[in-house]
Amino acid sequence: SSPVHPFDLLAVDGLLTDEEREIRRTVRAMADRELRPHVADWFERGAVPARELARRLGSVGVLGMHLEGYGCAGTNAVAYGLACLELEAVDSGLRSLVSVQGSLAMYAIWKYGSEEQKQQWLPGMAAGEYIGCFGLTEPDAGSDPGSMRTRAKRDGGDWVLNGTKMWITNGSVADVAVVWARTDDGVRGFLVPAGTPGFRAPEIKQKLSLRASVTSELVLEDVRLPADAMLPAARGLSGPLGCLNEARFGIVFGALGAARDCLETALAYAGDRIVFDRSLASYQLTQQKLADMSLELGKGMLLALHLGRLKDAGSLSPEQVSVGKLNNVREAIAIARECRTILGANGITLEYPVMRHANNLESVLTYEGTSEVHSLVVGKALTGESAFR
Ligand code: TGC
Ligand code: FAD
Repeated sequence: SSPVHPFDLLAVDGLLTDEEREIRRTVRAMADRELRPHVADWFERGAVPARELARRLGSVGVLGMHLEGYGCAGTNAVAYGLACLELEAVDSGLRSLVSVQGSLAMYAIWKYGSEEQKQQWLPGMAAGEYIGCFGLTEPDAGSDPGSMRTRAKRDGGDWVLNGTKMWITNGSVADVAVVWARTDDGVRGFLVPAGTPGFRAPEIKQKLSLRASVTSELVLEDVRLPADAMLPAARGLSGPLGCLNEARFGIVFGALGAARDCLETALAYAGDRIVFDRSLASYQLTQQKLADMSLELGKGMLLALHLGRLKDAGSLSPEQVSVGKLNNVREAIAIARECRTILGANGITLEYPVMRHANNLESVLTYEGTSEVHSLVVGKALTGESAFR
């Protein structure tokens, strides 16, 4: 038998601890048993049972799993990354649910919230009883969140919020929205409970990507909030951008899950499919595609694990996260598209996961900082020149 594993050519598994492998095994088993059988149907219908999913994901401990206290599992960053990878091997939409809940909404409260805010929201969010969303992007402010128009004004002791957020994952199903708004004191974060008068979250339909995920608009019309709705410790754009570092890190691992699932499918298909009297896998052109893809998957895993170890050592920089997100999402989408060619016409159906992953990765390439934004972050680190504006 071959001494190498096709999805772990470089034996990265051997660099993981027993605990990391055990967490990965648990998440993979649950995802394969309970999520994978349904995901093509959710994608086709453009509807997910988000509340049931959140409770189930909470029960296996993946919501806010890298945070300490308040009912969170307190694992290391690598274990969190591996959980993201296993969920995204099923569908990027499921990993999105977990990223937004744990790394954006919960992290914002955990990092910048008051003790009362943490006690009120975090245990229920870790359990999946409460769902959170994170509203930064606006219709006219995506890559440049500094140009946001959503405004929070003081009125006596209260805050009054007006504005619109766009493309917000989990928005329509969220119990609490973390909303970033401009104030006289710069950008600040606010906790907006669902049902607050003046607050609506209509769902965005007709998506061709991330269909197994809820995406919404957030509309705020004279939304009145008490003074203690503001996150006290977040000041300026570094508040929301600090949360993005966390979610982007999860994507560095996550995108490789989608790539692995595509490669696994294509390898099996190529072995079975007979073309011109021989298996598709026996042709040099196919083997070159498979070899190149497994090389990129292996290199991506080494990069992800390296960044995870830096994060656990407390020395990971935002620029290094940009390197990881830029590379691993770019390679994952290239792998998904190449695998689609191996499946021929079968590749365009939902019977196989490949085109679903490829379509999902179009969103992953865009959200959490587009590939262009991450190129410019790296460019600025190299040259000292900011080319954003
Ligand atoms: P700039 O002047 O460079 O910085 C403003 C302030 O922010 C600080 N900062 C950071 N802090 C922490 N982490 C980072 N990565 C940071 N980057 C910058 C910076 O030090 C400064 O702080 P201070 O205290 O001096 O004020 O900001 P800029 O306006 O030039 O913009 C920089 C840029 C373009 C890199 C940034 O705005 C950016 O990252 N844009 C992309 C926006 C983005 O990623 N949006 C994502 C929305 S959430 C989402 O997509 C969720 S999808 C999740 C899912 O479904 O899985
Ligand atoms: P734009 O910023 O308008 O960019 C358009 C194009 O211009 C891109 O190619 C971009 O890279 C390029 N560009 C921008 N600036 C430059 C420049 N300086 N130089 C060269 N090129 C440039 N946001 C949230 O806040 N919360 C969420 O939960 C969330 N979930 C999402 C879920 C999905 C499915 C999607 C698709 C998006 C989600 N987003 C969310 C929004 C996402 O973060 C934004 O779409 C992203 O930041 C890009 O913004 P934009 O779409 O407005 O594109």
